Amino acid sequence: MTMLDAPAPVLATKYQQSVADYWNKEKDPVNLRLGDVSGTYHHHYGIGDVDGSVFEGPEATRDERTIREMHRLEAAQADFLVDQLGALAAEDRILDAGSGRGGTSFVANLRFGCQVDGISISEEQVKFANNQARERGVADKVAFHFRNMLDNGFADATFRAIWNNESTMYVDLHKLFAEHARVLAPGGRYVTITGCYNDVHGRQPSRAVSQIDAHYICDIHPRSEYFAAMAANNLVPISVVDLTAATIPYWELRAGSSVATGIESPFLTGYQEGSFQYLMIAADKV
Ligand code: GPP
Ligand code: MG
Repeated sequence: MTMLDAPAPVLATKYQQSVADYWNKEKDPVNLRLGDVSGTYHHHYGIGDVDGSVFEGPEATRDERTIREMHRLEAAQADFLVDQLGALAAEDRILDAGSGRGGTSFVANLRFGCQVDGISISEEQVKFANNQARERGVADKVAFHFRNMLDNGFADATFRAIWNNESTMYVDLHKLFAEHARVLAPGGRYVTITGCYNDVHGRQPSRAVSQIDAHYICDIHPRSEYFAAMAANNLVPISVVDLTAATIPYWELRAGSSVATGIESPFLTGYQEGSFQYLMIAADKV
């Protein structure tokens, strides 16, 4: 094999290597204890009102009730994302870009019965999620790959739907949507849930947004960038939902929980001051 034939490395930059290092090491109770509740491990936040019964009942079991409730709100977020994928048939193929420990992929497979591919630049996450697929008995239908979402390796027009559940802030949106548009079938659906900063307050991110970037080693985009990059890549938005108000109760609950990580205050400040927004965008490939 000559140098020209060598496949591109999955981790193409020092930045991508440092993001992979973060997720390869990550074993935070805020994700693992919540995942243990049902066996579905999510890497995104929650939406919906907190059930007040969490604060009633014996003090000794309050922590456990809080963990279960945070997990319920994260599951509601995944259900809401999957609701936006449109009517899919069991023979359709779908792609989870930035698939973490596999949570949203398993939710989508249960909903539609179709073949799901998940991709991540963390080999540990890929291993964890493939183990989950085997334990759940769906390894023939749900498979995770160590691949880069900017160069995903799938053939053109492979997928009926693609989503990013809180993973677009690690990549250039123009490159990402060009690659998504390549592997989406005509008329295919793209969905993202993301945190973005609010252009209305200026062209630079606020302090709260900068603190979130530093915490996760990410680069949160302005809201405008999503629509510019979609328009440039034949992705036509069909639905946009501002989920900011719906996610604040999750962050308030998390801030007072035993699994708080310290990033709760920047999220709450950003959302409450309006500099940061939690958004769902669905688009069709034309
Ligand atoms: C949540 O993952 C998502 C990210 C880290 C990407 C950043 C998201 C934004 C909306 C800015 P997680 O569930 O692993 O995070 P945590 O460990 O804090 O729960
Ligand atoms: Mg989490």
